[in-house]
Order: sequence, then C-alpha cells, then structure tokens
Amino acid sequence: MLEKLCNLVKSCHKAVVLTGAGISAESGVPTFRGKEGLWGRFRAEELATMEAFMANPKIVWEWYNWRRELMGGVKPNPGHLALVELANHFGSFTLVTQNVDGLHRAAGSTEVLELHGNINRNKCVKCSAPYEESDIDPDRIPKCSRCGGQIRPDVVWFGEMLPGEVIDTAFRRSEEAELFFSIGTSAIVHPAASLPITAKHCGATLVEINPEETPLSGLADIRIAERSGEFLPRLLEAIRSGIGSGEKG
Ligand code: BV8
Ligand code: ZN
Repeated sequence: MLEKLCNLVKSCHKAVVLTGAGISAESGVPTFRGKEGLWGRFRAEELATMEAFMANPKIVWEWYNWRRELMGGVKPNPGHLALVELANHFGSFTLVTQNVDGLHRAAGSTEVLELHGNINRNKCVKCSAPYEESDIDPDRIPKCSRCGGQIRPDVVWFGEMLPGEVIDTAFRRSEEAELFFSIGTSAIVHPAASLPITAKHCGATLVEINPEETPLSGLADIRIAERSGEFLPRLLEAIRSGIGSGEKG
C-alpha cells in the first residue's frame, strides 16, 4: 500500500486534498459526529444555522465562544505538518478544508481553500462587513457600524451558500486532479462531499484516510484505515527514503 502510494505521489502532477474535522482530532479538537463529538453535546445542525442565530443569538455565540476557547490552546499535529511537505511533491497541490479551525495555515500551508469559513473571523449578519473584534460577549452582541446588523461568526451555516470563488476553484481543481486524498471527513456534508466524487468521475485516483468507513469508502481506490497524524508522516518518510519508482509524466 505504502509503495503504491509513493509511486502515485512520484508519478502524479496534480493533487487535491480534502480534509475534515478528523485531521484536527489529534490536535484535541473534537470532531462533529464522533462519539466525543461536538454534536454529541449540541445538535449542531440546529445551532449552526441562521434560524438558530436569529432566534437565539446568545446561545449560538456561547457555542462559538466555547469552541474558540477550546481551539485557543490547540496546535497543528503531525498530520497537518505532513501536508505542508507533501505539497512540495506536486506541480499543482490544492488543499481544501471543511474545517474552520485555521490549523492548516498555522501548520504552514499557504494556499488553503476554507470551504466553511473560519471560526476566528466575524462578520455582520446583514451586510457581511468583516468585524475584527475577537471576543464577543453573548449578552452584548456588537452591532455593525455600517448597517446596525448583529455580528456573527464568519462561518458557513447549514442552508447557506459556500463562498462562490472558493467552491468553484475547489471543483475545478478536483476535475483536473490525478490524485485526490479525502482525509478525516465523514463525507456527508455537501457540496464538499461531492468533490472526491467529482475527482473520481474525472479520472483521479481516490485515496481515503479515515479509521472509520464512510459513504466514500466504496468508491476509494486506496483506503487507509488509520489516523492521519500517524499515517501521513509515515508516507512522507517513505517518500523521503526513496520507496517507489515512477517519474512525473
Ligand atoms: C448548502 C461550519 C445549499 C459551521 C459546517 C440532504 C442531502 C444532501 C445535502 C443536504 C441534505 N439536506 C441538507 C443538505 C445540505 C447540507 C448538508 O450537506 N447537510 C448534511 C448534514 C446532510 N449542506 C449545507 O447546508 C451547505 N449549504 O447546501 O447550501 C444552498 C443552495 C442554494 C442556495 C442556498 C443554499 C452548507 C454546509 C456547511 C455547514 N457548515 N461547518 C461550524 O463549523 O460551526 S458543516 C460541519 O460539518 C463542519 O464544517 C465539518 O467540517 C463538516 C463535515 O464534517 P466532518 O469534517 O466530516 O467531521 P465529522 O465529525 O463528520 O467526521 C470526522 C471524520 O474524521 C470521521 O469520519 C472520523 O472517523 C474521522 N476521524 C476521526 N479521527 C481521525 C479521523 N480521520 C483521520 N484521522 C483521525 N485521527
Ligand atoms: Zn452590516
């Protein structure tokens, strides 16, 4: 398996990586749907929505402040760091994340397509003007200086469109990909979950790294049932030690 993957890394030009909450799990960030997951305690489909925010902005801000606090102390793990180095092995490497924790950038990844926004950014609920203030008091939610709208986290909620430019680029790169890694995602949130399917249908080799099965597992050409923080550094080690042949075509 490792040798087959090294050959693919050596022979493919264009790679896309899609990550989900699982890649941050080893940094101590709870996943959404795992046993200890965020959603265990909250029904995030109910909280991560505009309806919830309009109905009860206080509880939504309490949830995000709780997550921000949680993320305040976490740092990138060997999985995030391995992706920074993996990028150097491809002519074109695109990192697409569903995560809002900013850990890929913190690890040193430069071009990161953040499909669902970033929990550390805020914006106006009405005019989307960015709002720098980072600590928001749920009892005194600030108002936009431009239009008076309430300030909300700059993340994509359920039922909301993803940032157009970001998702379009993600689909275009997925259509062109020769190698597509789906790492640490349950592959059920759309349109993100359509990216690996699109890549596969356009001829890419699909690799899934996830200790659990997902709806994508049946489609994957290579399935690595391991934690990303353990497997990715091993893959890099194997590439560095020259395992595998193959030339960039
Ligand atoms: C939209 C930001 C439309 C907020 C998030 C029915 C069918 C299909 C689609 C839908 C449907 N009903 C509704 C929809 C649409 C909906 C959707 O897909 N719902 C799902 C639940 C069915 N999608 C939307 O609403 C999207 N918008 O469709 O708009 C539209 C069209 C026109 C006009 C207007 C609107 C918006 C979706 C974005 C929602 N925002 N987050 C916040 O974070 O607070 S989603 C949330 O889920 C996170 O972003 C998260 O990243 C994402 C996906 O979860 P995962 O990252 O996969 O995390 P999860 O816990 O699920 O899985 C972790 C995995 O890691 C597990 O498999 C585990 O085994 C693995 N793992 C654990 N440890 C490790 C590991 N893997 C490797 N190593 C480890 N160590
Ligand atoms: Zn505004």
